[in-house]
Amino acid sequence: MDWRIGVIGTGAIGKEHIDRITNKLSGGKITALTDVNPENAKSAASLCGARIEHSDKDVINAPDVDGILVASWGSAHASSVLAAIGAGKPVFCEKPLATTAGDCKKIVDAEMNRGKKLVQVGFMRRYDRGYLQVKEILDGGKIGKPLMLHCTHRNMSVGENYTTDMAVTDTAIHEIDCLHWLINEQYVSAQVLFPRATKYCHPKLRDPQFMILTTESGITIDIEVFVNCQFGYDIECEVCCEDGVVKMPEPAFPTLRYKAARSVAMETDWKCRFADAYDVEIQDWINAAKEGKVKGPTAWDGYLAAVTADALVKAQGSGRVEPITTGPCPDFYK
Ligand code: NAI
Ligand code: ISE
Repeated sequence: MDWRIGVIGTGAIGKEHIDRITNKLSGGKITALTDVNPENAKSAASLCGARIEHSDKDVINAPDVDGILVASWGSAHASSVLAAIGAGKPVFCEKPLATTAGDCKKIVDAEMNRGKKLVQVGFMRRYDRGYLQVKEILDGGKIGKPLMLHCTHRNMSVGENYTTDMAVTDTAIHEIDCLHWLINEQYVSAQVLFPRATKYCHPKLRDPQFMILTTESGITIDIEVFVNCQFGYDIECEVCCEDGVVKMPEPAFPTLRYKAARSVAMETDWKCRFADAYDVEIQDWINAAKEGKVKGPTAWDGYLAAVTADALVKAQGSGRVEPITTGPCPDFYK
């Protein structure tokens, strides 16, 4: 029997997930959904035939909903996730788990008090084939210990409502989660430099940004976040180790020879760039939930990311190197 899913937030990624659950993946079915924007709810309902509910709590408490998928704006995540934990239902929450470390901690505490893992956070890069290939090489140890990571996160453009801190909380949050998982180390400090601003950013946004994280053993990580780069969606990750360097593969496109030029296309947005990773991530969530388990990135991972994001946002303002203190991982999440 299909596992019955209720969706909260049916905008860009909400609709993407509804489409993949309805038309690509197996074992799940959307039975109810809600959105504060009725037009979005209506168009999402027409994709999957689900019932439209009035509020997130109505979705969460519906008897024909076994699990919840939260894809609303970040600021609305905490309240829906806490309500899902209260109802004892598994919940997949898009990143960020919550917009403050304090709210993430409330979710961690609620889940531990409930005594059962229920929360998976949408850090889908852990499911991406390229990152997994890099991780396998690093964990294999043949190129020695990591010393430096060079990463880029470039979006073609962003809207007027995208603010300087969102370069951390909305964009680099993916690297924040995925890089410490890649190298099995926690961060200890954060710094942000602002190069010359591009002419394409609106006056209130500082873009690009250069973020530097250091880890317990002194690995130095630089992340270029450039959200108005104009030319494509460009995610890179190179790890320089003692005995070699590993670079994440680029998505495959044919090389075109045409009019005295050689060119290779590239992705233009996250929907296509990480389509396979989202598929594996959501299928994994459904499969595990059907067995009564949650296997993916946890609420603790969401909390660690939020603490690091807080330090980077502080560093944006202070111009200094800011410490990152997370405390030990509770046994519940080990
Ligand atoms: P969006 O603005 O396209 O969609 C969000 C939807 O949530 C809107 O339809 C809005 O009306 C609805 N909404 C907001 N508050 C609500 C509430 N309290 N109850 C019900 N509906 C509510 O935004 P988008 O791009 O779909 O992002 C949604 C979330 O997914 C964000 O947290 C974002 O960071 C994350 N995201 C993750 C990506 C990834 O790569 N994993 C990619 C894009 C977004
Ligand atoms: C968006 O919310 C995402 O999560 C995308 O993966 C990221 O590339 C983009 O910068 C964010 O705005």
